[in-house]
Amino acid sequence: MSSRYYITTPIYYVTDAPHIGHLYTTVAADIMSHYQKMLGKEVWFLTGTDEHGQKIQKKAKETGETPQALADRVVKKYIETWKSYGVEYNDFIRTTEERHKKVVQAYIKKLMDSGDIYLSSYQGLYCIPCEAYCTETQAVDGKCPDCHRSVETLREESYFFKMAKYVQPLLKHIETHPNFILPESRKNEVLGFLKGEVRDISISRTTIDWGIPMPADPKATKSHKVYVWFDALTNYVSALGPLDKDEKFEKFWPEAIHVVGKDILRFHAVYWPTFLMALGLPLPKQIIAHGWLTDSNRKISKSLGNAIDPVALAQKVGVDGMRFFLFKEFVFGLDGEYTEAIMYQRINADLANDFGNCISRVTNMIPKYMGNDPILVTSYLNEISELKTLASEVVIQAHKEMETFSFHKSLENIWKLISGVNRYVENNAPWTLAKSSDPKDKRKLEEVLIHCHESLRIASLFLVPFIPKSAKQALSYLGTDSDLSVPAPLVTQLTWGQGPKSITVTKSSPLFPRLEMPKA
Ligand code: ME8
Repeated sequence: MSSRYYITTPIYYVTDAPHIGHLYTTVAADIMSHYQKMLGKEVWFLTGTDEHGQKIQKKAKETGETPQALADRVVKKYIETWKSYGVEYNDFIRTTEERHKKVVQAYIKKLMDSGDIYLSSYQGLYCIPCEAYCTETQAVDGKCPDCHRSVETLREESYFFKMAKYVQPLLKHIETHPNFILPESRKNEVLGFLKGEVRDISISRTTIDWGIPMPADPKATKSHKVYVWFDALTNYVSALGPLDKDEKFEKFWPEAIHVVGKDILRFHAVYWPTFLMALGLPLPKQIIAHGWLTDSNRKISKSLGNAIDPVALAQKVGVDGMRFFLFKEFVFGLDGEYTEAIMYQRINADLANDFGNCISRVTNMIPKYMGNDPILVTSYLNEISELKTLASEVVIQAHKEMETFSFHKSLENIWKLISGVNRYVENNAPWTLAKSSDPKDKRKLEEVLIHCHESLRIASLFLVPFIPKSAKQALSYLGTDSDLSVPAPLVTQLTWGQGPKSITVTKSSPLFPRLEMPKA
């Protein structure tokens, strides 16, 4: 297994501020990045913004700004939103940056020289919101097959990329790398597309000004700009350094994992790999496509006008409330219907009731029944209990689910442990044991409390990538947060008995106050 990990989000259009859908992808990548660091890996996490193309040009016209001014204004909202959600990326790339433009132009030039990009002309149906052509058969009733909005007829002199040439090599790659596209259902969509009629694609535009210029060419009669998807996809490599010779490229590119929404899977799983093959570069390791958050079964989106502001949501239910809700409630590969009622219910039930109450119960009972001095835990933890068995089982399972980005299943396992602690407390009634004068009962009381404590330590540690602030607070109440700042792998500490040997538990305040859903 490699000791490095490179994870990316899509680079988002700067037509408007981010919404809950963008948050979903970015936090998913952040959770994974955090988690991989806990496993001891050297992680590189990239996000950014897609700032060229017709969409941006059109929007800038509407707002009366230059495209650059629009990008400069909106990019701040992305950066602020990610900051407010505690997203810890290593790099943020903007496609208007020089470091990116240089790489795009060099790649286009390389493909023109090799003959994989050639000049011709094109007439076709074009979807502006998706920035993509489609065929007559795909455009049922003149609507885009992906977003179902009207397509327009465009005719232009164009450069083409020989995509058809790379279909067979790509099919072979997918066949020999079964985890290249996940989940399986999405992989089948890609295979279906590749087994159909795949044509060379138009790789330049003459109808826009706002884009990276194609290299000078005496054969061209018009001024061409690079197709925005070629421009955008290249960010994953251009951010690693100039012209794939950089040390960062060598280190991280072979480990690349692209997290994307299903709407842009084809660009990542077909276009991008064929571009890379033509460039003679290795393919990314994996492409993970998640489903959409929907509102009344319609995709939540800026252009459909049903976008929900993540910053406003965090003010209502907290950053960790949101981070948790998105990944406990929804199955990562599938669509999920977002409603405020479900959000409040989920946060109250799982965080305020189950986790929050459990932490509060245990951290109040320990000082009450065992005093405020440091407690040596090893001898208690060597004893057998149902919690000890349960903790080992759920941690193994929770790790396994993380391998395939099954966040909700991973969290379900951690919740089995938390519910197990609540049950264990009820069944063993520490308050009754505390009344007994029998020394055996005293030992049993302490053992019960320390086993609850150990289970919560493990659960909280596993939750750090998901709800960093609250999980760290929980660990601090449990008196076991001292090692969090140590850069060493935390994974060993997820094993029973591998936490600090001595603990000092402090009486806690509620981690998650119960939320009242505002009346409509
Ligand atoms: O497509 N549910 O940018 P974009 C879940 N610039 N995720 C959602 C979502 C929803 N309702 N809505 C958006 C672009 N997303 C291109 C990408 S990459 C080289 C170029 C997320 O601003 C999801 O990740 O339209 C989706 O793929 C992405 O935002 C689209 O963002």
